[in-house]
Amino acid sequence: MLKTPEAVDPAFRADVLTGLAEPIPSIPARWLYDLRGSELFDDITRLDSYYPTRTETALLKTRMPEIAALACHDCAIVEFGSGSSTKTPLLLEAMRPRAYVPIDISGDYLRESAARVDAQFPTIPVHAVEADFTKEVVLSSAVDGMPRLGFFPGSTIGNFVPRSATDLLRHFRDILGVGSKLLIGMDRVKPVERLIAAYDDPQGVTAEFNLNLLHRINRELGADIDIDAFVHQARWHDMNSRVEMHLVATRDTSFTIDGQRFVFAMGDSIHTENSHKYGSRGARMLLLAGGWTPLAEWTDEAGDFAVILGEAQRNRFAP
Ligand code: AVI
Repeated sequence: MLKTPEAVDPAFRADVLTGLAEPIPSIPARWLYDLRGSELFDDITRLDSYYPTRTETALLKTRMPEIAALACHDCAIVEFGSGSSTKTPLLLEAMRPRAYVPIDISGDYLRESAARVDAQFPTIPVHAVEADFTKEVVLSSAVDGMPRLGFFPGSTIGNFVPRSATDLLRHFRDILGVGSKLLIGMDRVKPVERLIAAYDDPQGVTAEFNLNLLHRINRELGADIDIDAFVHQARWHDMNSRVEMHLVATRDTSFTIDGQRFVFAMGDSIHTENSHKYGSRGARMLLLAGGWTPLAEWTDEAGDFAVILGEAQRNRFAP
C-alpha cells in the first residue's frame, strides 16, 4: 500500500532521488532497515554463512571477565544503536553498571529493549535516548559525573566509509567525554570466498534483504520499479577492503519516481551497502584517528572478528 505523503520520511525520498541520479547510482544503507528489512537482518544474523554475530557473541561470552575488569568500574554503559541486541545482557550481567543508556533512532525498538533490560536487571536504571546517534545526542543528566563505557558492537562501524567512521568515532568521543572508554566490534579481513558467502547466502536471505529496498521505494515513493529486472550481488573491493552490496539490472529497464525517470542498462548497478573489513593494525589506526587510544583487543581463535577497547585520552599531539 502506498504510504500517505506525510508518512514517508522526506529524507528517504531525497536520498533515493539524489543517489539514483549520481554517476555511480547508490542509496545510503540505512534505508535497508524498514520493518521488513530489520526482520530480514535478524534472519541474516542466524545464518550459518553469516559468522559475525555468533563469533562476536561467543567472544564476548568467553572473554567477558577480562573485558569487564578493564572496561567498567561503576560506569554507565551507553549503547549506540541498541536495536534488538542480545549482546547487552552479557555486559550488564558482568559489569553491573550504575546505569544503562540505550540510544536508538527507533522509539519502538528502544522501548522494547528498555523493557527487556528492566525486567532482567531491575536494579540497573535505564535512561533511554531516542535519537540518531550520528547526530546530536543529549544524555540524561542522571549519568552526569559517572565514568562511561560506550558499546558499539556488530561491526556497524564497517558500514561507514573510513572518513565517516572517523567522524563518528570523534562524535562518540564528544558525547562520552575524555576518560571514557569504548568497546567496539570490528570484522576482520579474511578469504574472499568466506566474505562473499556471508553476504550472498545460499538461502537467499541477504538477496531478499537487499531487494526489499526496491519494494520499499515502490511502496513508499509510488515508484514503478520492475523488481524482477534486478538481482542482488555481493562484491569484494580489495583496494578499499570492503564487501559491497549491489542491485544489478539483468536487462535494460527504466522506472519513474516522483516524475523523475531513471534508465538502467543491463549490468548497471545500484550500490546499496559497504561493509569494511579491517586488519588488526588498520582497526587500531582507525580508532586512533577517531580519538580513541586502543587499550586491549580480543579475537576468536580463527581471527575472524575483533572486539577492541579504546580510551578517550586527553588530546596530545606532540611530539
Ligand atoms: C549491520 N551490519 C554490520 C551488517 C554487515 O555485516 O555489514 C549488515 C549486513 N548487510 C548484509 N548482511 C549484513
